[in-house]
Amino acid sequence: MRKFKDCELVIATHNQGKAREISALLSPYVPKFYTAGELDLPEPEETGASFVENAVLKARAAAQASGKVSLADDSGLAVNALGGDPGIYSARWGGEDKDFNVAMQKIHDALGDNEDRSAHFVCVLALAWPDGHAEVFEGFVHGNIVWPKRGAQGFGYDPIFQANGYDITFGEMQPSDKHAISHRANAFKLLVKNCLR
Ligand code: ITT
Repeated sequence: MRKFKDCELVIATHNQGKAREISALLSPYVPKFYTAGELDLPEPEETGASFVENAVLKARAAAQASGKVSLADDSGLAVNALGGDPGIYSARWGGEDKDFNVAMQKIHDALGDNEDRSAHFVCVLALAWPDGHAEVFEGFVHGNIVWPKRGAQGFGYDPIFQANGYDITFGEMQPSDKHAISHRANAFKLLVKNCLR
């Protein structure tokens, strides 16, 4: 597995919620990082058929455009009673305006009175070098969909997701508590172990 030995890195996301979380996770390990937004990098179309394909596609696009090692995150919420939807389409369920109140309402409506509320978040992190080499790590967190929405922390679907063993949603959790158990933190632990140490 290739190690990251540079002093700076690009966080290849245009999602501010993700950029905030990845920056917090990354700061003990990497002295300097930029986000794709700060560098005005183009947002590639997510044409992949899986989280892994999309994460690698985004990381490679940023590494090529910036000439720097780049870390991309492809993530989403998979609801069991909806056959794993919205899955890789989690961002797209928010529509053109990326309105997650709309996306959360869609999940609530689609679930109806289904008793199975189980769901999990998935996060695939891809670290890509300008020569195209990529390393990929995957993390999960399992829980349930709750309604009504609760909490204003986090981003995306956090107000309707309650991790197993907790009675508050990700939307009600302090960022440091979410970082202890989230899908992103679990993928990040593997990244640190294999590439950053
Ligand atoms: P980039 O591709 O620029 O990184 P994006 O928002 O388009 O941004 P994705 O295609 O990976 O990213 O979509 C993931 C969506 O899944 C994201 O927009 C959120 O709505 C949701 N999501 C991912 N992680 C989440 C988390 O920790 N909490 C809540 N929602 C999350």
